[in-house]
Amino acid sequence: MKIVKNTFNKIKKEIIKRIKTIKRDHLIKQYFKNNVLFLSFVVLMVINSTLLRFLCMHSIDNYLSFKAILADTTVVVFIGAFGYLFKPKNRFAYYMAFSIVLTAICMINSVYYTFYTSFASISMLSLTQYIGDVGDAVVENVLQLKDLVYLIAPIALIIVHIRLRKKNYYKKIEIKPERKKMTVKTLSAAGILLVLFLLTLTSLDVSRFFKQWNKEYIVMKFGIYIYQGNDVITSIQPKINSMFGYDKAKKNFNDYFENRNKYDGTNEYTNIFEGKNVVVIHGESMMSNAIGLTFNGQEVTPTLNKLANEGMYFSNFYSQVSVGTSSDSELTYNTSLMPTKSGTAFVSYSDREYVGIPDLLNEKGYYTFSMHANNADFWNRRAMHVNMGYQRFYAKADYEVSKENVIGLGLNDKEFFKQSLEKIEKINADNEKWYGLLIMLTNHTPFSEVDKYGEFDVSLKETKEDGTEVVYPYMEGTKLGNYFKSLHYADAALGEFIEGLDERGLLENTVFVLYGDHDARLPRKDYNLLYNYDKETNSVLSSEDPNYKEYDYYQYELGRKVPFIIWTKDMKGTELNFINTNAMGMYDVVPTLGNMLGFKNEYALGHDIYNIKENNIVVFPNGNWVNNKLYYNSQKAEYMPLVEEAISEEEINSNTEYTNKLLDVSNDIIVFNLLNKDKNKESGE
Ligand code: GP9
Ligand code: MN
Repeated sequence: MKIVKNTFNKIKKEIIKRIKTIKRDHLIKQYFKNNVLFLSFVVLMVINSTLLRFLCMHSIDNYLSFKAILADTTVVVFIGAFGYLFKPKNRFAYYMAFSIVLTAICMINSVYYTFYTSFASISMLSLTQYIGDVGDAVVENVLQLKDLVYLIAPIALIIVHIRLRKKNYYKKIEIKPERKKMTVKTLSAAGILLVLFLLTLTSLDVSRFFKQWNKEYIVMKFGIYIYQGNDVITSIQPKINSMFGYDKAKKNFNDYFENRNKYDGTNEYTNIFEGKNVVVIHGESMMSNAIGLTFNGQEVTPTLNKLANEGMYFSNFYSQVSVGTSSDSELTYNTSLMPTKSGTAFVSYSDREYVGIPDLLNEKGYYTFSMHANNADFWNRRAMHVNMGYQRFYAKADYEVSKENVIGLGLNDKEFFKQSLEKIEKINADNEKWYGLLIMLTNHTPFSEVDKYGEFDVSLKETKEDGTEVVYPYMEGTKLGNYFKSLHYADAALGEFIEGLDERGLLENTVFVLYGDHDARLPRKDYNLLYNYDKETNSVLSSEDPNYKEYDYYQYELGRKVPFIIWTKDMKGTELNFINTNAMGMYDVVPTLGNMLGFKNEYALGHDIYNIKENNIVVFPNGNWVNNKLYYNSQKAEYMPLVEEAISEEEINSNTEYTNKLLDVSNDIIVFNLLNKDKNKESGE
């Protein structure tokens, strides 16, 4: 009896299960049947965006990026949800309108990518004055088949619509007017997709999304639709920021430049390099603490050491970057302005007027150019370099880049310099005097491609009395250790470049300038190990040890110094060959170098170090400042003295006030476009 009962129960369960599945299958079928138009819209638009990644970025993980597909689907489902608010017969118009917009996004980006290996930005619309050939480029390219393929999606949608209409489909589904309910349900589905998408994101994804300049990366992780939406918002934000407060900003600006102590005037270095050619090296992540450093008798940076020993070396020099890192240092180096308080000047404010070193040298008859073998749109350099006055920006497309000669972000420095030399030789032949900025790339975080940097030991080797060698790991395997290996490579590349210039006779009439763009953002604990190594335990000395010197917050901040060197071939042993130890910031380069080369930027925020000397203050974007006497931490309102003498509170307060004012004026100059001559004319000045 029991057996019969059990069997009966089993059969009953099975039947219920089957009915449920049939019902579910039926429901799914029903759903598909009733929502053909919405589903077609979603599928077609996701195919389009996937196609864009495929045709642009080519690699499998790019176009089949799970994150991007999920992101695109979320956006399209979200847009599609509102289609349900319309009566079925009107829905097609809604989906068609959006499919045209989304298809246009794909097409425009497809055309743009062909030319610039990057994705389009609406902020570029206001930049057409700088990139005159965009228009021609688009016209010439418009008929490429791959740019038209996206049109298949809206055409397919039209076909779907015609077929549905023939089948009287819209009338059939009209019977169930549950429009609001469907909208809410579909929006909820979009919400679930969004949560799933957000869960897949890493902190790197999020930070890159907000910085917005690494466009390929954002499209790869967030899809083209979110990229474009974010682009619209970040492009509009600066406009909103500048809508209110112009008059106040202009008044503060006038007061500032009228009342400040300019430390103007000539000095013994005025015009010493007038008319000479200039090569400027932007040394990626080059830091001063490596200068003179050796491991087992081997110099980490023999080339930098040579330049520092033979030229004018500013050993107390700071970069003043904010989130715009490389681009911020290029901004401050070229214009003597500070990075903006929000966004980055290069990306968010590229349509403002800037007075760059090349602008001023162009007026003096120089041919000016910049070179960087990375994608021209990185940090929006394509627009900003032209804006700052560079007559030609040589970027990735001007270099031969192959798999073999890439390290890290792109073309390795040795190859970059080699190929640049050929270009400079030609420039030199064609121009009476020239000025060129070369931006290095290989020595870039995370310094992990150690096998490509060549041999450089960062261990500690000791020879014992019996002649045997003991090797202690020391910095091997640490990030700082890998940084030294990478820097050693970059330094060697620089050495080859200088040799190459010399061989071509290009050093005879040339001033060689080098700045480190910012510190390498290395862990404090690695410095603690570098300066407190205990070989017995292969770790940091105990803090009780009399030789232990903790590398604290202030040591770390002071250790972020970068080299600034002015060198010529014949400087060694002359009165120009010395070390200047006054605190100096990137914003002091324009006035200092300008005095030597014979140009002047009236709105430079820094000073000629040979006029301001020991009175100089270096301000940082976070409100910290440093001078010869102390390092001030604005977050904690405390400081670390650098000299024995007593420092009055009054002096500290006045320097802090100076810092805040300078940061405000700098930000206003950029946000309110205060250097724009046309705007000033309009307001009657
Ligand atoms: C990008 C390179 C590095 O082209 O200059 O930029 P960073 O990450 O240092 O700002
Ligand atoms: Mn950099």
